[in-house]
Amino acid sequence: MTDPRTPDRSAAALAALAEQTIELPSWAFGNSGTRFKVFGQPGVARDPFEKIEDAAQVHRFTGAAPRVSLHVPWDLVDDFGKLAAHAADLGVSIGAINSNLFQDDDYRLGSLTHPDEAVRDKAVAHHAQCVDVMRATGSTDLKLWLPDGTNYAGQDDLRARQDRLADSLQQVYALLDPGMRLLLEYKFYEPYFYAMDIPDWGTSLLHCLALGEQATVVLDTGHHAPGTNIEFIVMQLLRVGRLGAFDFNSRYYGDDDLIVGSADPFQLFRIMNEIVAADALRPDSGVNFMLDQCHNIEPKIPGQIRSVLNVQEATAKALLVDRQALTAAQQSGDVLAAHGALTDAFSTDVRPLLAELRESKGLDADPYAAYARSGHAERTARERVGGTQASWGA
Ligand code: LRH
Ligand code: MN
Repeated sequence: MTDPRTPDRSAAALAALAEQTIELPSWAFGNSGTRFKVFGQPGVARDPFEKIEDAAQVHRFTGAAPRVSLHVPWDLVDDFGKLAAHAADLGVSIGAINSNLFQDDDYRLGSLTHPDEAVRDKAVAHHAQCVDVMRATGSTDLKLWLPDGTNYAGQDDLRARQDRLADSLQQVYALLDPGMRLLLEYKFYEPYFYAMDIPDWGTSLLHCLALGEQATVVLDTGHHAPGTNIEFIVMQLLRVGRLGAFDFNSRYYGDDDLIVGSADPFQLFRIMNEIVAADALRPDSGVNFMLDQCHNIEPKIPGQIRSVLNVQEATAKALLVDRQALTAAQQSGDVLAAHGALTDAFSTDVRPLLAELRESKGLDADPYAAYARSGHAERTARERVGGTQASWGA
């Protein structure tokens, strides 16, 4: 039941959507919250094995979430080979390995930027541990969000911190095996409030260019100043071949880590429009589409399913843009026709197309409702008693 008005675009969209994959964050299946409260929920995963079981539920119903990214040390286990085998048994694989430089007392004044070489060495050594986990799980992406920063002007020498950072990153980069990538994530504020040492895409890119081809930028959609034109950054990073990954989520004010597309679906569409325009949706484009979210008050598996559906919907709309009409209008300076080419696609109800995609994969047309009917939530709430629910452990 492809759209009779755009038979070719619908067919091409279906083909592209069939290959789209979204990587899920293990920490979305543990408890999370704000500095005020971390809420528990019945049946929440208690260890990395259960987190992967929950992530596999999202893939089972959406058919588009075959990888789970892990966070070290939150997901430390005795045998990562066993964890990877467990994932494979459930039809998923281990994705990016995230380092953690934001929960250690030694890193109060910095980690890879710290004035004390011993502290920097410790932070570099943590990445050697992460690379060992990558070797044990078959992961190829080392994801490094640098939480370092300062709170007061003059607290430290901004340039000296950059020089120390460059040296530390070189040491981390040298740990990578061929075929591995370093994904360098920026954030404009929090946990520090005067200056973050990698506050923006430009700073991350500068360090990546200095490191080498295996270093790329992570764009977390919650890590920009309000009003930032994020799709412009997407376009520019694609243009120089250094967009390694997204951390998708939504926000109203800060790094809210809400369900992607829930706050501003048109922004998510504009981002995916730049991806499609640059033909970067292909599995071999080198862009890892990941979620980075926390379901503080809502059920976690349905929250992740809703998130995958939101990315698929934004992608489907971007794939339905009449690019011939768009280019013609842009070339002829027809401002409203050009804008209209995007808003027409954005206003298209793509749910029938996505239902067709899922049925073509033998999946239920409505993954959200299908999961609710599965009884999995009730079963885990019944069975997962005792033990300690997983969380950020801050
Ligand atoms: C930092 C961040 C980073 C993860 C963390 C869970 O705000 O976006 O990507 O390590 O969230
Ligand atoms: Mn992130």
